[in-house]
Amino acid sequence: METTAEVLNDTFATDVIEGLSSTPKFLSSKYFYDEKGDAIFQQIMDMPSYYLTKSEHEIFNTHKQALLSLFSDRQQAFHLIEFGAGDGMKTKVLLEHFLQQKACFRYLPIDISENVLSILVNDLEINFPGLEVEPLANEYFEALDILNEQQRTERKIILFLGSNIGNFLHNEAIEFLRQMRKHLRPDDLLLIGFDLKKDPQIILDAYNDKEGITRNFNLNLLDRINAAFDGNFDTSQFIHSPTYNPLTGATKSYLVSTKDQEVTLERLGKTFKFEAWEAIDMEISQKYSLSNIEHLAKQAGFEVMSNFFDKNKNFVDSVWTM
Ligand code: AVJ
Repeated sequence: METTAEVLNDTFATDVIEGLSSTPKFLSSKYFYDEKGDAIFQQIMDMPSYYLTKSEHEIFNTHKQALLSLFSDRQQAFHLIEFGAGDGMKTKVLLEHFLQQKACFRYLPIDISENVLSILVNDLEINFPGLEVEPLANEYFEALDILNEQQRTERKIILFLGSNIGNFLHNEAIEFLRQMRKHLRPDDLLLIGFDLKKDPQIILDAYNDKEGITRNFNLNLLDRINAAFDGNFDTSQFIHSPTYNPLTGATKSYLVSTKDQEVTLERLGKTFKFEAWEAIDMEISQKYSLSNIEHLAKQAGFEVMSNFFDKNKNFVDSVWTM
C-alpha cells in the first residue's frame, strides 16, 4: 500500500514529466502552494498592486448585510461552505457580521490541506468563540458528497472566492461548475469571486511587481521540483514574463529560459532540453466581463441572481442560483 504522500508525489511526478515533455512546455499552478508558496502568496496579497484581495474585502464589508439577506430569508438555517478556505481572511468579515446578526448558520471550510484547516480552525476558535465550525479535509466534491449522503436539510451556500476560478481554462471552468451543479439542490446558492476586465496596466502591475514577489512565486515551483526529484533547475536562468490579452481576458505567466540549457531530474531519470527563449506556461488568471460571467453561468446551468462590486469595479462577487 502506498501512503497518501507517495500517491500525491506520484501524480506530481507524472504531471511534471508530462508538462516538461510537451510542446509548448507547461506546469500546473496548483503546485505553487507548498509551505513556501503559501507564504509567498501571503506576500502577494499584501502587495499594494495586488488589488484582488482588497477589492473582495471591500465588497464583503460594503455588502455583508445584503449578502446575509440573500443567504437567509427570515432566519432560515444555512451551511456556509467555502472551497479552498486558506486563511479565511475575507470570509471573516462575513462570519463576524452573520454572528452579530445572530444568523442561524454553520461555517464549513473545505481544504485538501489538514494543516491549513487546523490553523484556520484554531484562529476562529480564538476570534469567534460562538461560531460553529465544521472543517472538511477533503477534495471539494467528495466533501459535498459526504454532506449530501448525511441528508442535511440546511440550505447550502458555496463560496468560491478570490478569483480562484480564474485558474481554470474556459472549458475546465464549465466542467467544474456543471459538476458543482450536480451536487446542489434547487434552493442552494453559489457565490463566486471574479476578477473583472479593466485597464490592462492595472492587471500587469498586479502580476509583475518590481519587488519580484510574483517572480519568486513562479520560480518556487522550480525549487519545489528540484527538491522533490533531485533536480538541477538553475532559477537564475529563467525570466518571469506575464502577459495580459485584453481580447480574451487571459492573464498568463511564463518562465522563459534565457539560454540553451538542460535540466536533469535525477530521481525521475529524466533530462529536459530548453532552447534559448523557450517558455514554460505556468499559470492562467482569467479576467471576465459581466457578459462573460452571464454566459458562463448559462453554459453551466446556473442563473446570475445578484452582482456585488467594489467602488472601482475591479472585482465582482456574483451570486448564482440554479
Ligand atoms: C490565487 C489564483 C487567485 O491568479 O490572481 C497571484 C494566484 N498568481 N499572483 C491569481 C496568483 C500570481 C491568484 N489566485
